[in-house]
Parts: sequence; structure tokens; C-alpha cells
Amino acid sequence: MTTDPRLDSLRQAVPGLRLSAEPGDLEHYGRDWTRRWTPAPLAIAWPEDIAQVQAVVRWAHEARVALVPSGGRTGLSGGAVAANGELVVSLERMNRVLGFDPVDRTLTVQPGIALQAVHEAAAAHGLVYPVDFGARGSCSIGGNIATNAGGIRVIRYGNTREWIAGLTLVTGTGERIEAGRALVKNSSGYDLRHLAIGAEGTLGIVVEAVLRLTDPPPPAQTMLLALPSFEVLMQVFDAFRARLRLQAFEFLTDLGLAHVVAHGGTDPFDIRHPYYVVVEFDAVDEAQQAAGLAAFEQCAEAGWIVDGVIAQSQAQSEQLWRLREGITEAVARYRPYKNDVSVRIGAMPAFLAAAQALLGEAYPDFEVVWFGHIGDGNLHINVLQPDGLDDDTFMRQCAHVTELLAGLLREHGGSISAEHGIGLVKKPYLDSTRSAAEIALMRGIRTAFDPAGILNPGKVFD
Ligand code: 2HG
Ligand code: ZN
Repeated sequence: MTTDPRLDSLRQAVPGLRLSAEPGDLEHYGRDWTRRWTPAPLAIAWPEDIAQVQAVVRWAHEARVALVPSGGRTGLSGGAVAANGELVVSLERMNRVLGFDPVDRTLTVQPGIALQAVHEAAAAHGLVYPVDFGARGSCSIGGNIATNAGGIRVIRYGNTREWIAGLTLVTGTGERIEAGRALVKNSSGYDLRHLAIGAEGTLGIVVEAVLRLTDPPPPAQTMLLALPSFEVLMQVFDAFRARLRLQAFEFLTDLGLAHVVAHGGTDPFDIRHPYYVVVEFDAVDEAQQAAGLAAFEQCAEAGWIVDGVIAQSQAQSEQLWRLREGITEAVARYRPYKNDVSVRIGAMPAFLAAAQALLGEAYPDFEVVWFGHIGDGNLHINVLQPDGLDDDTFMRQCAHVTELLAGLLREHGGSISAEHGIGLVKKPYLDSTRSAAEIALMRGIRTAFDPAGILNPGKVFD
């Protein structure tokens, strides 16, 4: 273990705290899925309870050491990167379910618990925690809260924010705050809970959360639709939404599908199509199943759908879902530059047309994989780094195009980050989505929660 005197003082301040400065740990805990920054934390701390988190924060406040709160580090915006001598505070050992309340229908959890473990705990009580996405096995609920994570069920259930009944937060001075008390109604002033959700760890460290649960959704039908062009996407969405209660409406291109297939996925079609949609809707009875077919036929007759597959079993539904959910993993080896943008659903057709024209022109030589949560107005754009192209040239070009995209988002009233957070990656473009007055207010709020600026400094804004 290193002899950095700050760590000796931390050990004295928090007896029993598990700490490491082993190179392997620094590398592993200093990075997230962006893989763009060289990890360089001071050390990693693994507190075991709230009192230890408070003690670490009080010490850091005193010693002016920057902290990076850390969950599953599956983030895509660099929010959990520690590249500047920070102390990483891993919440990994605080990963338990603390309680279930059948009357309130809430689950109280520690922040390090994986999303999938939350799903399993809810299922054990016959209920669901409905936020869901591909990283469920490795992401943590603390990280989900920090980014107000969205995912594949937002169209039905909303973002993480909707499901957080209460939060316990340790602020930048080590104060313990109960932000929201799982009350359904509480009109007693500012809701600090909602400030902390999506703050990317800059206002406090989430040390406990009360999650709302709900009834499981009705049985669903999953379809994979093949579309001839990008332009008809919103028409297909409208047609399905008008007749059915949607549980998901996800879009991908031929290129995304090809990468997943090369990674072990199964293409159910004999020929390739340019665009695809995975749609899932309530199919409780024959009437709802017939409505699904009617939507399909309406789109086929209009020429908006050229082929389709209806999953006949849970296994086949999972196979179809893999084509969409497997994209991030399938393209990871190209260390993609990621855009995660959103506009109002109503602004989607105009924005999609403009974005397609812009990116087609701006990235003539790069593979660009488009996919996303079209029903929520959220598009993912992954620009794959060509083999042999150096990092600097690639990142410079991506930054230039993101600048142009940010301009387009300004015009269409959109957001530079729909669900992945601002972190480090989108920091230069925050002002395309937030006004100067808003950013000034955010800075003021940050100072109120963290006067010494030790909580995840350099993330969201400088
Ligand atoms: C998804 O929707 C995730 O699959 C990841 O938000 C998106 O890798 C991405 O760009
Ligand atoms: Zn997504």
C-alpha cells in the first residue's frame, strides 16, 4: 500500500475503512465504460455503512480531497471516471435490500445493489421495479439515481425519478439528509430528492433509497418489424400507439443488427432490411392480440413495414430483444463516441430528418450506429472508431460533429443528454440544453450542498 500521507490521515479518521491503492484497483475503479480517460485515482475506499461514508466525506472536506462516488461504473458519459487523483468511494459493499413495506409497496435498498437484484427482490413480493435496461446485471441503483437513468420501459413507466420515493444523501459536508420520506404527498417546500436525482454525485452521495414498486405488467407480445426507410418510423409508432398499450418501442438499424449478429445474435429474417423496430405491447386477450395484428397490417398496407416476426415464446422474445439490447456490448470493441440526445416526441420527425442529413454529411467515413428509444424521443448515435485511426483525430472529429448536433438540438428544443448524464463527455455542450441563468443556478445549488466542491468535481460543469 502506498505511503501517501493523506491515506494515513484517512485511516486515522475512519478506523476500519477498507482502502486500496493497488495499481489493479486504481485502474479498475478509476474508469467507466467510456474507456477514454486514463484512470488515476489516489485510492479506492469501500465504506460499509452510512456512518463510514459520512466520516470519509468529513475527512475529504477537511483535507480538500476530491471524491468520486462509484457504483457499477457502466456509465457512458464519464461521470464515474477518476483521472485526477480523486478518492473513489465505491458503494459496492453497501449492496443489500434493507426492507420491504407491503402497504407502501416500497423496497428500501443500499446504493450498491445491482438493478437486476432489485428486480429479483421486487419479484419475490409479486411486484416490479419497472425501470429496466441492458446493463441491469452490472449497473447499481445509486448510479441509476445519479443519472436519472431511463431505458427500455420509459415509454410506459417513466425514468428512475418517478420511482424514487425517498433518498438518504450524504452532502459535501458529511451531513446526512433524508430527502423525501416515502410520502405520497409532501408539499413542505423544496424537494431535495429531485435535485439529487440526476445530479451525477455532485450534490451528495446516495447512501440509501426507498424505491416504489408496482404491479407486474400484463402479458405482452413482442414483434420485430422491418422498415424500408427512416422516414416512416414515426408513422409506425403512431399506428401502434393508437391501437395498443405499448410496453416498449425501440429502434435500430441494419448496421446495429449486423454487429449484434456478428456477436452471436440471431437474425430472424432471410434478407437484410435497413431499419428495425422492437415493439412490445399488452396482449392479455385475443382482442389485444388482434389489435396488434391490425396495427401490423395497417402499416404493411401503407408500405411502412416490409416484414415482421411475432415472438411465439419467451425464448423468442428474448432473442428479438437481444438484437436491440446487445448493441452496446457488440460495438464496445470500437470504443464508440456516443451521443444520447432527445427532443419532444412531437419534434421527432423534423429532428430525425435534420440529424440524418447532418450526420450523413459529417461522418462520411465512419460507421455510425443509430438506435434508441424512439417512443420517448431519445436517439442513441454510436460513432465507431475505425481501426488504425488515432484517438486524437477521431475525438476531434466527433467533438466537431457534436458541436453541430448541439446546434440542431438548440433549434429543436432538445437535450444533449437524454439518459446517460453529462459527466465529462457532454460537459462542453451543456449550454446547448441549459441557459446561462440555469447553469448559474445549478452552480449555486451545488455550492449549497458541497461548499468545498469535493463531490465529483469537474463533472457536469467545471
Ligand atoms: C441503450 O439504450 C443504452 O441500450 C446504451 O442507453 C446506449 O450504448 C449506447 O449508446
Ligand atoms: Zn438507452
